[in-house]
Amino acid sequence: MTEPLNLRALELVEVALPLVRPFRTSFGEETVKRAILVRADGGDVEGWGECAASAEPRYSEEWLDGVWLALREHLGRALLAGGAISDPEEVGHRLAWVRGHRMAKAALEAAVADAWLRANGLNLAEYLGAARDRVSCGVSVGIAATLDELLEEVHGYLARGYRRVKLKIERGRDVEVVRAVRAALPDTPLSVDANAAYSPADVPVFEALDELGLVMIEQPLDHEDLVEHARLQSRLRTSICLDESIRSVRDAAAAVELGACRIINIKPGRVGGLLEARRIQDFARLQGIPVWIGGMLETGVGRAVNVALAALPGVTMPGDTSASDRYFPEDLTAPFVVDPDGTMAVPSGPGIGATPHPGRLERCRVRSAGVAGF
Ligand code: OSB
Ligand code: MG
Repeated sequence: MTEPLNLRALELVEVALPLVRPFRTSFGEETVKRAILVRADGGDVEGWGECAASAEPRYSEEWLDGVWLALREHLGRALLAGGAISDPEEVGHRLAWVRGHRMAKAALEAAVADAWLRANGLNLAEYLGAARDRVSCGVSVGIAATLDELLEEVHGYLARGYRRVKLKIERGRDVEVVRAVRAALPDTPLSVDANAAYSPADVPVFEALDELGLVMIEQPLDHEDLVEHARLQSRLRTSICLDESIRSVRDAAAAVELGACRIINIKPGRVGGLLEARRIQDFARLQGIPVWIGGMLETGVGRAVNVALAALPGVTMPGDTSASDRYFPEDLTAPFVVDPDGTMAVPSGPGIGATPHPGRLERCRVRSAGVAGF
């Protein structure tokens, strides 16, 4: 039997952490990681969750200031209104009346799950049904100014053991760059991520990439266009992996049925929470669809959840779960480390197995606010 969580209050904390190097995608460049953290106050225990939303609504329609309001005005209050929380599943039920706002919901669910698990002396990965205590790590590499810089960065990651390298591409910086990296690294598992930057008229770009032995091509087309992804997939040998297009297990089922992808990138924020993420993993396992856990440049708070999900049995490919030092000079939590064999330990402590260091949290804090119940 598990104890319910007596959720007393919620606190929102916005943090800003400098990145070790700018992260450039087809959306633009980030030099600082801004994130909203949620602290769930359960009296004797507290829990932390991180919201994946970025400063601007480019990757998703959610963005940081919008999330702040959604949490304060609707989601936080709705969660607090229902009394003690019997288990993490209940968060989704209480918030179901709010349409969308998946990243905001996911942050609340993670904070509550962390507090509830701690109150019950349980660990997240175990609670979810983890199949392993170490996970396989890949790395997502931003668009670089020159090929030499890109190759130097990639070589650095390979020397640290990363098992798969994902190159961000955009129009005009695609086939030539990837061909050159492939020539330099004939045996490295390589993939590309277009972040929805292309249109069906760009088939020749993908036909050229199809010759380069990539593990996958991630989100080539518009996030709302499963049919065009299916058409493109039918013309390529390389597997398409969907990221932005998959917001729920329903989307995953539709994409698979249409043949819009052969691989799925699961991010708990994008799909509305870690439990929906697990449902997608369950679905994929039953269907024999390979999946992996993506990332949103999370601090250790969000990374802990990603790494726990990566330990689930249906997750069969290395994820974008890289080490803390790939992102930040100093993480908010104890650092996540990738061993020379390209694996990372799954946190095994109570809750998500990570907590923000109070001093670092204070140094990174931009603003905070409480959420009162109804
Ligand atoms: O498309 O996977 C993506 C980061 C921010 C937004 C979208 C994406 C990414 C990454 C980085 O690729 C993954 C990571 O290292 O966290
Ligand atoms: Mg992606």
